[in-house]
Amino acid sequence: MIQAVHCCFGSPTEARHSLYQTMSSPALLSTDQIRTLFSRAMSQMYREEVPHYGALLDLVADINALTLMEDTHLKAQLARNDELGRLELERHGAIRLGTAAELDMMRRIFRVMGMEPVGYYDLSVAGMPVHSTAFRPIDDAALVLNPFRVFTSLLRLELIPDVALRDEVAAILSRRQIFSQRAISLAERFEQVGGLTADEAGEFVTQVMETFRWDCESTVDEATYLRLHDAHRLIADVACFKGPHINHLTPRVLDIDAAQAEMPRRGLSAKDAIEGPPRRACPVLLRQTSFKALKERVLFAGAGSSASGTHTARFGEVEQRGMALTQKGRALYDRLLASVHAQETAGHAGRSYTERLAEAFAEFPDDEGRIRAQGLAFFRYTLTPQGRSAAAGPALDTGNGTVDMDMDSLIARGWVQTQPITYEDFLPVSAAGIFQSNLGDREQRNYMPNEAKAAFELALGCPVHDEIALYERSQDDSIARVLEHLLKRPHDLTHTPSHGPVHGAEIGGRHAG
Ligand code: OOG
Ligand code: NI
Repeated sequence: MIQAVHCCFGSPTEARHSLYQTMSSPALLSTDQIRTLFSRAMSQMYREEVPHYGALLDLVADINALTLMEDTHLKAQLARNDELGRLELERHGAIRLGTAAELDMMRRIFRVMGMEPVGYYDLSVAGMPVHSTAFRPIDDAALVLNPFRVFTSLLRLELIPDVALRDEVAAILSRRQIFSQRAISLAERFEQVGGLTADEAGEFVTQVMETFRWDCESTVDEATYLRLHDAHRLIADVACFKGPHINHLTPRVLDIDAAQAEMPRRGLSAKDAIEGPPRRACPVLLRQTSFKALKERVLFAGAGSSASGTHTARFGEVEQRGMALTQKGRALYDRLLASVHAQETAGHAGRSYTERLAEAFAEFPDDEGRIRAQGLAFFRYTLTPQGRSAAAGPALDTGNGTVDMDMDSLIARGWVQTQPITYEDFLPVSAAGIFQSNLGDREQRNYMPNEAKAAFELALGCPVHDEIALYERSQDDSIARVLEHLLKRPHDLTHTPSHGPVHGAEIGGRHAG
């Protein structure tokens, strides 16, 4: 049932497994290792180029240390989820691409780093002529090592109403090559050999960094820039430069309200409200806030080439992550958030956005037991020490119903415990808010909701993973492992209906759905 979409072109040849290869050629790095080399290099580059980013990292480190000291429950939860180690590395960035060919090549580049496209985001609802996916690792083990993500948008020329301008943008974009020849050949080498050596990986990282780097030399003259900018700032940002400069790099903070309060004290002027759900005892999904980082100087092309101007390409952002919601939980979240946004247009008698948000979310249960009982979020099931001793004994006899293998019964027995699964993705409405606050409030355009997932996947060269299916798979795998230990036989839930009886034992417990 829950099968990951395996991204195109089959898996890389497993040449590394031949004995001859292992003995005669240098060892290959794992995709996880290459991802971490890259994310560290990106962070270093961004720190050098955007001074506020360094200030933000310091602030986040301080708040995380303090939060872990004060909130022992959170610390234990992160430890059980293996998330303490990854915190120091955890970042997401964002880029905006111009053409299908750029997106397709970018997918191959990210694949070298073990990152796959997850989810489809239609940002036309926010007046942005782009649609997007998030490249990230998808396996639990890879996420634990380093969940580096890049939110990747593709310009939608068909949403530019002016046909002449549309053609002009297409022509400008057709003239650029955002990847170096060496980056492309190293990606090809990865596809042929199944990995890169340390030397190749180092070179790959250096080459790919160039694609993400800000370059102040515009590829167009000032008049063209201004024309594109007038049509939409995003169009100018995508089309007037040599490549898709990374526009922010976001660390994960454990208490975003503390971060929001501390930012102005450190010279970072955060936007007014935190995007996403309100502060809760059990955080859900994603909360984010951003600040304007830099006004860049731009050198325009053209006669004399002395013209210069400014462009705001890069901003700063910080985020707090909570639990991944099921479809049911997400529907409830969307409904509550929409009700608050609907109030924006109606009068609201002096109450702040934060107050109205908290009020609306009173309807969303805020303890793990109720959230799980109502099937609103995904959980990972593991054996308690007591459960492990039971598993160390003889195989349990479930045939005559002596031990109920239902997850709820095992929890009641004290053998099984649960951990919420962390949300690893993005929120289109928040993304829209982030986009808008950085583009300036007067930039609102009203496109009709205009999903074009099939066209996006065609450009990408493969389908995107369904994020809900990925969370469900993690949950199911954890249940299968619990049962395997207790029953001492393999349970692959991906091949059994998750609600059906297995060998006389009912599995699944409160299943999200
Ligand atoms: C991407 C904005 C989306 C987020 O955190 O939701 C994003 C962009 O501005 O290109 O990064
Ligand atoms: Ni972001």
